[in-house]
Amino acid sequence: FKLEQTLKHAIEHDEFYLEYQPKLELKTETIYGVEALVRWKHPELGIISPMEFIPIAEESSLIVPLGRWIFHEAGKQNKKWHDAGIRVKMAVNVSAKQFEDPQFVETVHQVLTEYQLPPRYFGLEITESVMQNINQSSIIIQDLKKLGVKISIDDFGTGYSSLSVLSKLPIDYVKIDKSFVHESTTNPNAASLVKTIVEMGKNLNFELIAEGIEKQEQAEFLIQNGCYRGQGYFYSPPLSAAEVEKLLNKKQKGS
Ligand code: G
Ligand code: G
Ligand code: NA
Ligand code: MN
Repeated sequence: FKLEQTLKHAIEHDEFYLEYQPKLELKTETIYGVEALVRWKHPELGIISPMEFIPIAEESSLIVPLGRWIFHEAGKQNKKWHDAGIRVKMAVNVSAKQFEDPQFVETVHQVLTEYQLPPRYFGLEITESVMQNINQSSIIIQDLKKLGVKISIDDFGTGYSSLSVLSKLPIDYVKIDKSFVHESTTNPNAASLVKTIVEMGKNLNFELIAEGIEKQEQAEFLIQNGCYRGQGYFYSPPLSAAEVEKLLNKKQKGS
């Protein structure tokens, strides 16, 4: 089958849904936010991984309408939580074509107004590779910052332009790539790298989030070295909204 055709059909037939991976304060293991991750449930093929369909959606530009749907869905869910008294930060991934869409900033603005979200509770996760053209990216990022949303650099350390991106853009958070986190307790080079990124964060005034934490000792290493936020299978995989809500309620009741 042609995945592109199928993808188009899927957008029109509501076959997508979002999961949310909890982000925690590592010392207290308190959930303060979630990362929205899109899933595709095809009626016959079953669940298709975003690793398969996001690149195709990118190539065909279908990521633009799909991305809009993702932003609206994440915004709607966050409003539900806020209305229920659950204050949790929502972060959404942004790919290159979405970022380059001339209407992108307007889409983010629409989501904030339509769901009456406090913008500091809404964040965008953008990889370095998305921001190839630093001057153009800088303008878009500044416009997004004017809306009050938070900007994270995703998969930090895997791109080529790391340092220049960090010094030239008004970034709020840097997400340490999971490959470094995984090796941080076994490979001294990965450990040094993590320490260097944390040190840079202190100097350049951005906060750090570690991704892909799978083991207690990785969390301990991160805390010892000044990275106090993270996510990963050690704490929780991506979950449905209902499952996240259960976790949040459990925490609040202190059990
Ligand atoms: O959640 P999972 O590990 O299966 O995601 C695989 C890849 O797909 C990751 O690189 C992730 O960033 C990307 N991805 C997941 N959800 C979204 C989304 O909503 N938008 C974009 N642009 N990429 C996503
Ligand atoms: O590219 P991005 O960082 O957005 O990718 C996020 C993806 O990483 C999510 O799709 C999620 O399924 C996956 N992920 C989340 N936690 C872990 C983890 O602890 N280990 C690994 N290997 N992947 C994870
Ligand atoms: Na991400
Ligand atoms: Mn990432």
